[in-house]
Parts: sequence; structure tokens; C-alpha cells
Amino acid sequence: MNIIPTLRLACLLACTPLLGIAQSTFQLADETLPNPDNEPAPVHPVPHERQMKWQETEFYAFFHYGMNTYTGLEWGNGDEKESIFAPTAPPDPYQWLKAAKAAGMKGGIAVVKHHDGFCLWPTETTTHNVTRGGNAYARNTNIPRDFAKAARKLHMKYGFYISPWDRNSALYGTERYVSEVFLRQCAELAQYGTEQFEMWFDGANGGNGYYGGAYDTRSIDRDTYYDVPNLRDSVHKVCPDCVLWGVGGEARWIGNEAGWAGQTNWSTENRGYAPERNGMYGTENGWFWLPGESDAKGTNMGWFYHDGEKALTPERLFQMYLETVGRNSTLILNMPPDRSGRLPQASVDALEGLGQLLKARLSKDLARKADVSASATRRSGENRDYAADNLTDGDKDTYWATDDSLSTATITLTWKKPQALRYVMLMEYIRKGQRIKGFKVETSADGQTGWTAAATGVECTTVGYKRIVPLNGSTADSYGPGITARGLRITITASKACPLLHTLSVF
Ligand code: FUL
Repeated sequence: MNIIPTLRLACLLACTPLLGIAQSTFQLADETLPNPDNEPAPVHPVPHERQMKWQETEFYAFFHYGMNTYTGLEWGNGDEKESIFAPTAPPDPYQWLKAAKAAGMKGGIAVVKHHDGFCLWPTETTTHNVTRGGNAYARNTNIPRDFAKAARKLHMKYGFYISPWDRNSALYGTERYVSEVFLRQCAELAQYGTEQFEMWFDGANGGNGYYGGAYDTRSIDRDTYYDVPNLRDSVHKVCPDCVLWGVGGEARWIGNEAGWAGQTNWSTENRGYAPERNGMYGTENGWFWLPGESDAKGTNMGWFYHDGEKALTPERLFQMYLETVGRNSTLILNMPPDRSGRLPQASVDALEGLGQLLKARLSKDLARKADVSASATRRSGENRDYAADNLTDGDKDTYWATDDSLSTATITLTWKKPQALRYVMLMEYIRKGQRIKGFKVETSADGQTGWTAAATGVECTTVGYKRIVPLNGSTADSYGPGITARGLRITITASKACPLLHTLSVF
């Protein structure tokens, strides 16, 4: 099916622009409705189904590749000759994604146009693209096509970064840029696969540039210029699971680009929040479901490849994982392909090393063989129960809950033999809203007496989609000998409403 005309029409005719804004269903609980399963009422706002799928992607790669790879710049001015783009081998997105998969990632996002405006696919919207590149490899390059193909082959999710700011286009700053260039480019990209999981629109918008030879400074109002509600609605018509990041308003920038989220991290926000200040933490009683994504560099220089760069160590990347995915954020980790259009071997090795650490440290779930009990359990319904063993059944659709009257409770795990415990992982059933505000973790050598606080120094506040707590209290040096114990208990000390958890894992 040729979806471009549909999307273009949808974009250009501005149909139903307001529909795109509704991200969560706002509905008051009606206690007169039948509730045979005794399900807890949601605590609004709640995630849209598309945001749920996106959140479950958890950890994915970022690949900055393009004109800057060949100029050594981080932000090209837009006046770079197309012939400068000259890969020394055919760019190989399959190699990029395979390395990401070895790190345990579930997907990736490829930059296909950065601020310099050079397009890594044969677009009809500008001549500043690969078809005028410096050699045959350049002219055959089509990153969206090959990236999507590689992702399908590897069973990974994929999406694209397209810079709204375009320092090459003479039209930038006018309405024509939005309708004739930017929205059409998004439409062209949608054609490369309707199952995209995220489109990345960064926040750098406007400033000086080439602009078709004008060499001036152009500023726009990024809240209104790009016709975002219409864009979002139009993209969703063809890519229903595609979260529009950043300016798109469906997931938020964690805001430090250093690979950490706040220990207290709400997936809820208000309009007009300041990402640089609040991105790390969210807002407890925010009006919108706006979960955090942390973008971070996996190398020691820029987002793009630079000679002499080094990949971060697997240990450092593991710490980043704990401080992002382990704090209710997703992690998009950048590894830049070099001038051959491939990831340098050192980056491939670092990713593989990270994958090994994740497997060694966070895959053997000790909770599965523990006895699990709770101080309170919600009354069962006709087809659903809320028993504590739902926490350790490996099923994200079954959950433990208390009755509505409670907002505190204790869950206890006991083992027949002593275990070395290092990490606790909690996951809320966020389809019914993020609730937990405080909890504590304790261990007991015999599983019955002498309960001792663990993870002291960690702010045990929010949980959200996923929270991983290192029991020795340190994300930098989390894997020590562990705490030898036969018992572990979690006490939820504060929650917006009755707590709902679908998973409790211990490693
Ligand atoms: C920013 C851009 O300005 C950087 O060059 C990079 O692409 C980063 C991920 O987003 O907004």
C-alpha cells in the first residue's frame, strides 16, 4: 500500500487536529458499574496503549550517522557539499542493530536527518541527500530502508530521528518549510514501515545556518511552528504504535543527557514544565502521562563519530542502565558508526560486555523459587485474583493488590536455604496509574527475625514501570558479595491508592 498520499493528505488538510492531544482516557470511576472481577479503579492519568508498548521497549540504541561523520562536526551548518558524504564501505545497519541486540537492547533509532538537513534517504523534498553523495556507496545509501529491514530480521523495534530544525533549507522559518519539507519528510519516513515505535524530534530548534545561502539567523516558536497535533495525529494514522518523542508530547526528555533519571521519577507531567529542571523527576500529580526517556552517549566524545573516541566500559554502561531503566525511565544509548558506516569494534565489544553483565547480574530471578506472602491481599473477583504469588509468576498481566482501604502493606519472600541477594526489582501495574510513593527493603538471615534495613542511602520512593534497587546502596559499585539471607521483605509505606505490583524479582 502506498501510504504517503494518505499521510500527506492527513498532514496537509489538518484533519481532526485535536484528537492527537488525547493521550490518556480521563474518566471518573463510576461505582455503580458492575465490577465482577473486583478490579481496582484507575488512578489517572494512565498510559495510552502505545505508550505501554513503548515503555516495554525499555532499552534501545541510538545511532548518530550522517554528514557530520565525514566533517567531524557535531552540528553541521547546512552548507556542506553532498559529495563530502562518502562512506568507505556500504553502511551496515544490520551490524549496528546486531551489536545492540547483544547488549540486551530491544530496538534502535537511527538519525536519518540531523540539523544540517542532509537526508540519508533518496527524498523528494530536497536535493541535499544521499543521491548526490560522493561515491557509489553514498548514492546507494538508504538508511531508513536498510535499518527497518535489519530490525525486522533481528526481531527488534525501530524508529527514526528526524531533526525538525534544518539549517540547509532556504524555506526554514516559513510555513512552506513545515508543509512542503518537514511534514513530507515525516510522511516519507512512515513509508519505511508502519510498525515504528518512536519518532525522535529533538529540542534544538532555530538559530543561525546556511538556509539556502542566506546565512542568517532564524527563530521559530517550537510549540506552534511544526503543527505538532496534526503531525502526531497523522503519524498515528499510519504508524499506530509510534510514540512521538520530545516536541511530539508523548514521552519526555529526562534532560541531562548523562544517563541518569531521578530516584523519584513520576511518569506524569503538566504542560509547560521545564525539561532541564524537571525532566529527571516528573510531577507527582501531573495531568498527563508523559514518561521519561534518557538519551546518553556510550562513547567519550560526541553523538557523532570522532577519531580517537573510546567506548565507555561495560561497568559504566551497567551503572547507566541501573540509573535509567532501573529508575522508571527508558534508556536510548548512542553508539556512533564510523566513516565505513559500521560500528567500531571497540563499541561492539563494549555492547557485548554490557549484555554479559546484564545476563550475569539480572537474569536469574531468585524470587521464582521463594515462598511469597503479603500482609494483605485484595478480595478475588470472578475471573481474577490478586494473590501475592502473582508477583513471581512471570506474567505481567496478573498482579497483586490490596483492598481499596489500604495504601501500605508488606510482601515477604523466604527461601529454604540462604541466598546471596544483590538487587530487588519492582514493577507496578501502571495500566491503572503510577501509585507508589514510598517503600523500604529489609533482609533477614533466618527469614523470620532480625529484619535489617537494606539499600540504605537509596531513595526508595517511586516505583513506576520498573525500579531496580541495588541492595548495597550503590549503583556505581552494585555487584559485591551480596547480602546472605533467607528472607527479604518490601514494605510499601505510602501510595496514592491501593498498591498494585505485577512483578517482584530478586537477583
Ligand atoms: C540534541 C542534538 O542537538 C544533538 O546533536 C543530538 O542529536 C542529541 C541527541 O539531541 O538535541
